[in-house]
Amino acid sequence: MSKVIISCAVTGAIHTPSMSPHLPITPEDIAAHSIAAAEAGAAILHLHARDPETGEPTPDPAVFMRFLPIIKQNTDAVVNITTGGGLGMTVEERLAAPLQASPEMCSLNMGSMNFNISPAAARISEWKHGWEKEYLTRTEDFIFRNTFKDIARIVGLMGHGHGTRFEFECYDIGHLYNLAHMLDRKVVEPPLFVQSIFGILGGIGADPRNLLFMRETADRLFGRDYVWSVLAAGRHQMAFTTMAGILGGNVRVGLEDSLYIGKGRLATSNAEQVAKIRRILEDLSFEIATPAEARAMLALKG
Ligand code: KMH
Ligand code: ZN
Repeated sequence: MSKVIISCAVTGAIHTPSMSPHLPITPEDIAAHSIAAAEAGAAILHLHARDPETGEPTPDPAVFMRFLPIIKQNTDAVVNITTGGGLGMTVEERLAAPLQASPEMCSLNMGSMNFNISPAAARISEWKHGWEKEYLTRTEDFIFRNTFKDIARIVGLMGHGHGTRFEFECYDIGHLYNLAHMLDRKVVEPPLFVQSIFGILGGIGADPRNLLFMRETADRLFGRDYVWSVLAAGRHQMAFTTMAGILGGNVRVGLEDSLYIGKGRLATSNAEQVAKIRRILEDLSFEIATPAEARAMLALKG
């Protein structure tokens, strides 16, 4: 039985500082959270940057360069830089930091999708003026753009250009087929690291039957050519990652995906979530992969 890779997505671009005082914002915070997450058992660190003043996501490579060397010096973990960036960023902006840092791994989002930001959506019961009016005024609508050409461009620049390998972000079954299409045309090479994502509005819902269907579909499309990982948004995080482990998969946790450690309890750090999923998996007799083992499983450049 192969070991389980734990990825930790440290801060992301969706949650806001007002949602949790524990969300890392400054380069120093992002470095400290990353190091602690690696010490707790994360083999891969999935990283975004934020403007230290406002907390907003930033694509500025100079900000990434304030924490990447600290993480490199203090951990052996695989650095995985987002190419999804933040909503509203252009593909050029999203590529700036990965192109400069030339990481072992970066994310690659496998399709365009609707994305909606609504701090108020979590409290729909408080809406007073009817669904439509509140929805139109309180939420912000985005298209998260990842066309076939965008995907091919990122593969060309980062994969072929830098030897970077990918965390293929699949928010729906169709995204697996997009990836299979690229594998078929030899645009990408195995072993594929397929990150199945559940519970993001605009993508597939967090229903365990969808998890099984994703797994079966990936098996059918990729056979032995892939390494499967799962993340789920919000309260589904720990249940879905546990199910993934049981099904022979790998897991991603972190404050990018959920701010909580339990019902109504904010996680105080990324490391707390890493330690929790590690404990659950080890209690179930799974072994956790080291960064070196993750590198070997994913054929990373090291
Ligand atoms: N926000 C996650 C659901 C990226 O950074 O490229 C997916 C993600 C995308 O991590
Ligand atoms: Zn991300």
